[in-house]
Amino acid sequence: MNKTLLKITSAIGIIAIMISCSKPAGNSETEIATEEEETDSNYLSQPLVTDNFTADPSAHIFDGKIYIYPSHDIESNVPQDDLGSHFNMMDYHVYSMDSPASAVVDEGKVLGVEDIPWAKRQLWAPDAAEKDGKYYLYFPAKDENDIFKIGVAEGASPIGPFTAQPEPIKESYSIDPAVFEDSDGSYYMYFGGIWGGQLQKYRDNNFEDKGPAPTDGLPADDEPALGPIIAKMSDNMLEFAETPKEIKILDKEGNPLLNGDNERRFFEAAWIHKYNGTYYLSYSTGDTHYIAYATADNPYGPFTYQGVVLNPVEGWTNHHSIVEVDGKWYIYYHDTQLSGETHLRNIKVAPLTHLENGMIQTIEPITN
Ligand code: FUB
Repeated sequence: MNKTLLKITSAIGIIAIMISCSKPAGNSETEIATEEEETDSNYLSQPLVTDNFTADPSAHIFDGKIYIYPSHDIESNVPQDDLGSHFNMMDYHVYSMDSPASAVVDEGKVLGVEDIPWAKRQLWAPDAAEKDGKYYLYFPAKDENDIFKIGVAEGASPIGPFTAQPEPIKESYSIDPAVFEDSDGSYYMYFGGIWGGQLQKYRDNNFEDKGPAPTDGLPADDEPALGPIIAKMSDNMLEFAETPKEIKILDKEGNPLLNGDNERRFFEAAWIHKYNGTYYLSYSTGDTHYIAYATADNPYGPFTYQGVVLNPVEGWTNHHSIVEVDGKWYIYYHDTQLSGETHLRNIKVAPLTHLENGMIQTIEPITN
């Protein structure tokens, strides 16, 4: 649905006013929650989009407007497993908002798996970046060998259309790209995710498949956990300008977080923002469902674990982005309020507070 006003929302923790209650596309069997449930005041925020299932929202300000690049969840009846096979997404839509409390506009489908020569399936969490008036959509997808790679598609506007490069980004692997523009004009991609995201199949950028189970290839519980991967982007934004490096996340004593430290270690969904000169790396802890964060004085780290940005949401996955809008900070995230199904999510937005001591105030997505 292109340029359709989906709803006017009070999205910042107040009850939503629903204009559109149409059934999400590709979801013949899932019942949409009743209006009473949708406006349940136990939720901090209400769904921003109600006629598509949306997840993994990457929000940016481009040309003074908020653009959201989410996954487009669908029901494809692939059985649920620990590799995330049920997240079988086929395309991307872009959404825009004039402010975090304003109407959400569906700018339409901007890229489909059929438009990506190397991709076979599973278009997972995307991100976007702008440089010199051009826009870049970054996305993970499985190739013909069922290996996740990261692709890029170029467009002349934030809402596409985007044209995919014929091959994935060289030396890319795993999932969840997040592209950060630093204050000096450098761009960095952060990426990676364990279990279904396949990061555990790599060491020093080399593929070393240790088996099909989601935990095959992970370090032992008393060994350092795997960290997200960083690579500086080339001037043309289409390739890495350097060999990707693993980011270390340390505890306050300077020791690496261990693989068995499931409540704090990196799982997937890295995001970076900079506040008062400090780099904040936030990420999902996966099986413990937190959005945690760690800080550093440079984009490569090492980062020091600080705490929790967002407590577990309804649903298994937790994935977010953090964006500054007119001097205030917001978190875009998702839960499963509309469907109650792990793989059919809906995006939301809530305020985020940086405390005077540099910490982030933990957000509770469900009250009571
Ligand atoms: O949407 C598919 C996957 O679920 C994402 O790539 C992960 O971050 C998790 O949200």
